[in-house]
Amino acid sequence: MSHYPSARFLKAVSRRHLLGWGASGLALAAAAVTASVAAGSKLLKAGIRVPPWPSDYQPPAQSPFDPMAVLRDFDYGQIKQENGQTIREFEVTANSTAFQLNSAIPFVGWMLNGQIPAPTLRAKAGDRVRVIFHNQDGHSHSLHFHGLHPAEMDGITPVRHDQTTVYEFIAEPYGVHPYHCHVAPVTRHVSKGLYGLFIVDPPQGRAPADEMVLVMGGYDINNDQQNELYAFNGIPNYYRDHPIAIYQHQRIRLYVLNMIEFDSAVTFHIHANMFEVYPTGRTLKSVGDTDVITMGPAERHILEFAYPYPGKYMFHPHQDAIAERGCMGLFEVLPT
Ligand SMILES: [Cu+2]
Repeated sequence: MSHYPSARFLKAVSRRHLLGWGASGLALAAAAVTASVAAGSKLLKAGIRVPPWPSDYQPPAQSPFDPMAVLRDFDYGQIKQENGQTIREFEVTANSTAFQLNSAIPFVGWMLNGQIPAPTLRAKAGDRVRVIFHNQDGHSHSLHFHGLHPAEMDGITPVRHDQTTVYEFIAEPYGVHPYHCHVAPVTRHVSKGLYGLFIVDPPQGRAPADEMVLVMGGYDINNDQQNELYAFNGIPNYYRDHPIAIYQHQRIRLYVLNMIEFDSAVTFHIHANMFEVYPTGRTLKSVGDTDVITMGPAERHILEFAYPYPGKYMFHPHQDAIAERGCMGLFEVLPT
């Protein structure tokens, strides 16, 4: 049985890319990728491979973050031992940063660690988690986690400029939870970018997969309480213009979160395939499969699938008006 990866180990494996759990006791995806996989792919545990980025890939020049890096970046924190207790410690800093939503539209994002969505924090159920929150932004902010914790750790008290607050609690229950600023007006603080995923892995782990996060957000550019643009992982249309390479037959695990303000619900759909659904990440077995799922605000799921045929396939909300305003991406399935 492989153990939960330490932060040090993960950082050594380049950009904290996935890892996850070993294969023992878990059925490997039917599709262990063979040696015919393109040279340069990253081999993860249990035979899971991640395709190399295209040799000509350039991160966005006018953004402090790269959605392609955010996609498979999991922050497992730093492991500390205190008084015989193990603590998984994270540091998160809020700040304002200007970036380009597209070549024509600049936007000042309110970011955690310089990215939208915020870093994906990841722990195992039962871990003691400590999140050190520095607010370097001019506005007051807070971090409110979904999941179980005492009232004083609920993150509804504003943290003023240049102040630091520590949130500490046991990571429970296992599942996929959002965390976000809870300072009023929350619509504004969230739609400016202060949200991310907090993944709590079940003790026994999940089957090996190529794991990635897709967080849906909206941008109210003119403060009219409506979204003019939308995005997966911060930058509108990024994965439309830079398709996500995945391998044929290999299990993909999406952690999908809807943090779109102002719209009452959004759907998520993938082309030419079905996905297994694990609602809120709160089940170890799929509750069924479909190819479109409806998500209210802050709703999130684990979705799993593998593509049987190579080619390019869209994913997007089936509210096409939202898809056409930036919430559009492509998987590029590479043959194995
Ligand atoms: Cu805020």
